[in-house]
Amino acid sequence: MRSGAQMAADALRAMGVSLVFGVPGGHNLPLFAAIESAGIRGVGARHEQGAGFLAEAHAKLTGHPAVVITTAGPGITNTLTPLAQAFAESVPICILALDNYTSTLAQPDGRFHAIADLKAAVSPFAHWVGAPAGPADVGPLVDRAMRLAADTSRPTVVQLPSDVLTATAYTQPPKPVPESPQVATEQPSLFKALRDLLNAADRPVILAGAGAIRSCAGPEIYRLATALHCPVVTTVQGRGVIADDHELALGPIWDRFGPVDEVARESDLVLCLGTSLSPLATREGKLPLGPTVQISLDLARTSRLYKPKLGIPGDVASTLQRFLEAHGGELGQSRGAVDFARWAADLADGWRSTFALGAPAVHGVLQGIREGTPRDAVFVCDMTVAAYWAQRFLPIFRPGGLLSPYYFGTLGYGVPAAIGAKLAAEQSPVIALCGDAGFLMNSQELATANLHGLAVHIIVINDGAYAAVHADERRIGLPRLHVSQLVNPDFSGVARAYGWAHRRVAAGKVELKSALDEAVTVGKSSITEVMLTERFPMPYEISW
Ligand SMILES: Cc1ncc(C[n+]2csc(CCOP(=O)(O)OP(=O)(O)O)c2C)c(N)n1
Ligand SMILES: [Mg+2]
Repeated sequence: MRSGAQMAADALRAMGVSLVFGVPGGHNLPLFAAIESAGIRGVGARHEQGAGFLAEAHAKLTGHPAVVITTAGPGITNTLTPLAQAFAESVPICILALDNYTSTLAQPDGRFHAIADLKAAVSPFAHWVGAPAGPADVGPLVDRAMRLAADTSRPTVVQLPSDVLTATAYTQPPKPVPESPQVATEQPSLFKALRDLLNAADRPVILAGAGAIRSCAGPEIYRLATALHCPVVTTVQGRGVIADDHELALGPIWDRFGPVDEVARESDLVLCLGTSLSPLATREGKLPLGPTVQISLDLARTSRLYKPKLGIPGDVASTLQRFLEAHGGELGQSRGAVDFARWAADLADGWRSTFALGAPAVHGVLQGIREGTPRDAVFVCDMTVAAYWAQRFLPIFRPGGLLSPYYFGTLGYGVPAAIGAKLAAEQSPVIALCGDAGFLMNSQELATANLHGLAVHIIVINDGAYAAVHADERRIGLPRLHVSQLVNPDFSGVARAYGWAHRRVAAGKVELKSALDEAVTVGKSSITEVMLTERFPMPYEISW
């Protein structure tokens, strides 16, 4: 006989889960107890939004589903923002959401921690939501939720009435899951068609997105790009899949300010790898894309705006691996490949120069940040003006080297996501780029970093303002509103309160380089406060 909580823990252990995120509460304690007894570490955060973002960043870097355990009522409602973000950005997280006793769920009114319909509350943000009919269902449901999250790269939720966790049932121990659950398609005809399309193309280009990062497809993309001598563009979410200083890397020019239309018009085959060709990335489908090959876990979603010439369902890394094994030796460079790659690289360089000339102050800050940090650093963007530039222009040299709330646009992401990233990449420095408002929105998680002994580095751009909001006010002709005033605390005092190092610097290349160099070398958690005397422009404010 095993309790529902033990069965959930067994299922997680069989999936290879080593840590779970959450905030404890009366309802979820039996689950945390069973999980910790199973040798899985419970990573506590100070707010469920923080726990959710720790998990989201952890999953982005590892590519494996991260687990969040919420207590009933406010536990799950506090988690809706990271859940919605994970849904918007195709990140595999799995939430085990406690709820009240089964017998009370139909009449929640007036009961402690009750919400009328948990399933309805999470459904808009989840690929799948399950609920057990009894304790014997818990293990299979947790197992299913984890597999679906892995196979779709989207969040899943299991609603767990608390009586189901403590009740017991007879059960079979779950079977361990094989290493790679995402099986690439085996259809040889699709691979032959891909080979023929690639060999027939004169000016192919690779567009890699988040799915390429999540499946760790960097080595296969290098091989393919080199065999074809084909330039590689990434979306913001796909940054670092190949290093930005590789001769074939164009960076994230697939951006509304980038020279993407020229490249799209000139190319005769776009190989879309793990990107959903979203309305945001394609300007609602106005991007002039010619024929595409699309490789993605979710082709139905990917091909909504652009019907592919060839669609191959599957995880990018294993699909490319099998394709290259079968046909890698039959691929060759086209006659136009070298000229096309050079032409596209010049365009991308021109785009970067426009940035350097149009926004010199923020360019200097990004240069300082990059020069003060090693190649394997992971950067986490909050919603601050400097980060909008970093998403596009901070050179990134490793897969998952830049995490950002690019689609959902969540202020307050930077601090908790940096801590989750550090748990996934303990050997690498992790640096969050926050504004003064975004930093304070989740700064309570500095205590989480301390609790788990994790050193992270936070850059706080102190402009004393919601700069992006003021830009919007100017753009639409509003005065500065009362609601958009900001009064900051003394950030050196905040750092001191948590025992973190604090440096206050001017917004210059040399200052950032030396502050970060020192912070990373010392290795203690730090806040680098960057004092702005002049606001940074928004990307739409310079002429491209
Ligand atoms: C959860 C959430 N609330 C509000 C916003 C709207 N918003 C976007 S940017 C921004 C200003 C952020 O200020 P700060 O962090 O200081 O960065 P700055 O714009 O000054 O560089 C706000 C309020 C948002 N994106 N997300
Ligand atoms: Mg600000």
